[in-house]
Amino acid sequence: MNRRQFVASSSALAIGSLARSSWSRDSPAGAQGSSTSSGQHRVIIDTDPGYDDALALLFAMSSPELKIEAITAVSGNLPIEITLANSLRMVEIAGRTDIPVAGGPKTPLVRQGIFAPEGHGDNGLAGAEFPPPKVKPVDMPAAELIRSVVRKYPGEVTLLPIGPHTNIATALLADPALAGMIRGICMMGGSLSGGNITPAAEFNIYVDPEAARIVFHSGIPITMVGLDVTNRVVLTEEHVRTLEAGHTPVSQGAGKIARAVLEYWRKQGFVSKPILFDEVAVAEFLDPKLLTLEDYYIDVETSGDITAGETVGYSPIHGEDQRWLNPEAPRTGSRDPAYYRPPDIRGSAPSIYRPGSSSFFTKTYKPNAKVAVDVDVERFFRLFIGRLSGKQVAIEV
Ligand SMILES: [Ca+2]
Repeated sequence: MNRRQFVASSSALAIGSLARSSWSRDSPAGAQGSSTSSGQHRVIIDTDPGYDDALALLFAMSSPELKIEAITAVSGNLPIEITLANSLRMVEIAGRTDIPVAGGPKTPLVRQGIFAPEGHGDNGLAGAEFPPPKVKPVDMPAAELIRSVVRKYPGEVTLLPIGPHTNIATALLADPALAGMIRGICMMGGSLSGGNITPAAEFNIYVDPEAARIVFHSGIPITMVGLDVTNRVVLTEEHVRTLEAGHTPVSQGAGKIARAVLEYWRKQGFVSKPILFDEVAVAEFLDPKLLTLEDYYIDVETSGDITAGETVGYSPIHGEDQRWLNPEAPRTGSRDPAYYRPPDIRGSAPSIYRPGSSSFFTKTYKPNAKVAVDVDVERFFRLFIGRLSGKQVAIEV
């Protein structure tokens, strides 16, 4: 598909999705309301392991709330051959070879692949060695597996994309009715406060901006867990020791990967300890109280040379007016800190309109995502490290 075909096909998809009315501001893609009679939530994890994907997969497979219907590998942190093999390794470590695993294409929709061995090592696991997987992927492309699972359980399946969106966009393009059958999407991806692969773009979106744009225009209820929160969730020596002290295969495997990446990032000279990106999206789906979410209209830059992959957000409550702590206070024109709240997440462009008062803004930029703007880091680690280290940790009320 070339750029022109992409524009045509994504426009058709957007028009198709307008007919749907399932999007509601009050229905985030979280795990409220189970989708199976056993109380579990049907999910598909789309992933590019990647040390953080690997730990996120082990975390998800250690979470009894999830009925993982499929794991689909995508090219991203490393080429598809490596991300697929690592996905298979994780289901073996977790003893979950019952979960079907499929691989996606070698390249994004219209661009060449971009990889991130500088953060993940050449094997995606920061050099932590595991045997070649014995279990095989299913004999169908990732996008086909996504379609077949969603069509088997219409309205029940939530997608957890923690890599680029190539597989999901491919499924939506092949089957435009699919969007109306997907319960929600809870993704790790994007940022409203600068990128990590370029100044503008977060890696997952940068790799395949055209695919991400299709996803954000799909009408599917989206929760976006981006760098705004994940950059605050970092792995420490204490976490690694707790994992290493666990006696289960998952704890030992997670400890080995965590130890390797802690050492790898130190050798790379990174100023931060390893960031846990994908784990936060999985945790958000499990624990609706973990993150603070705000409504945004999100679009993805697909044509800029230096801004490709940027997630551009418009918030109905973060307009210039809403930065004032007391909207009724007199406006002197100064930014008196007693009244003015400098946004730590970039607000929307100053406007002559009060947010919500202009039908132009409310119709043009109708929120299509709930974006994570704050995270309870300690609450996250109690769940994440607790479950990976083999403890029966319940979701805190
Ligand atoms: Ca990932």
